[in-house]
Amino acid sequence: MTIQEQLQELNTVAIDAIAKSDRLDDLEQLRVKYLGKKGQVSQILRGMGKLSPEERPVVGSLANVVKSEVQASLEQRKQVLQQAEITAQIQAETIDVTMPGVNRPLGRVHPLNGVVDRVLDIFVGLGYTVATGPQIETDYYNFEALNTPPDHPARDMQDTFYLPGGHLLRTHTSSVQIRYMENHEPPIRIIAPGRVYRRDTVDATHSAVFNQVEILAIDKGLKFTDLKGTIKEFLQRMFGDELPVQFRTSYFPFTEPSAEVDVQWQGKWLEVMGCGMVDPNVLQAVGYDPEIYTGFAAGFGVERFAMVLHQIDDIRRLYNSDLRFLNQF
Ligand code: 2U9
Repeated sequence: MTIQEQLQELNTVAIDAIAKSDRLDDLEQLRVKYLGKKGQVSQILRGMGKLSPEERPVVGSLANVVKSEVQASLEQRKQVLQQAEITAQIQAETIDVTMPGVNRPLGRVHPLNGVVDRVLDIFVGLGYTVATGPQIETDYYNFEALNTPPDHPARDMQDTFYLPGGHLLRTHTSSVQIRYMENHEPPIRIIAPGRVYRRDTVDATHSAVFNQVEILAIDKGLKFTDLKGTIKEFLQRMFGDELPVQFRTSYFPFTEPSAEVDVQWQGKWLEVMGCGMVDPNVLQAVGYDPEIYTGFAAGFGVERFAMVLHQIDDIRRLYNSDLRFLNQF
């Protein structure tokens, strides 16, 4: 084959290969193969030495034509492949706005926490501070400081879970209030929400673990009417403005006098909380002078409140995490 024939054949083969290549990488390899320094065009042109002086310019110009045709065909193919790449990328990144979204259901507040939140809001609005403390307590903070010595009959009222080493699971959050009073001078107004434990047999209205909220106010000159006014205001904010409220005399070791509070709700009188004036012995135990300071306190079970408010028939529904129940709130 003459050099001219070789160049013409190369031209045909190269242009055909370029047209068939469908990747930019392959295209670059073809450029190196045909037009590179050690490429096929250069190799063919090495044979020019054997040509006559007349033939050389003819072959030279043919070589230039082949080079520029191959080069042009490379450029053209490159543009086609680049455009295809961009089109493919745009298609891959397209968001189909008509596709249905991923459903992420919103969580919601558990009815027990909902009641606690509302109660805290009301008392914080009345100037009370939230106080918390340990669930594992000593006999002193749970009983002794609350005017409930070891032989006191009130200890039977709320059977206690005793732990090794003289500890116990608190039976009420009053222990939190004792700890707070030890560290703060009066006047104080605090609200203590938290989990408490009693050795009760579990049934529709009892649980061995439940949640309580207790309030405590200590100041100069606080009287039973202050207690009544506070409780009434609180209950009406929880249940509604016209709510009938009644106080019945009762007994707690840590308050004197003591009362239970009933509300008329959906045609029935229901007991919802206990309260009283803080017993002077309790004030004395934390170093407050009962001749100068008086106080009132109240407590209630959050579960009972939630059950009355939402007409829940069984306390255990509040612990089962059954979504058919929880989704109603
Ligand atoms: C201090 C002094 C006195 C808190 C009080 C009650 C009355 C009461 C019960 C209601 C239902 C507990 O959840 S329940 O079983 N509580 O009736 N609690 S007075 O008295 C205090 C608290 C702290 C220092």
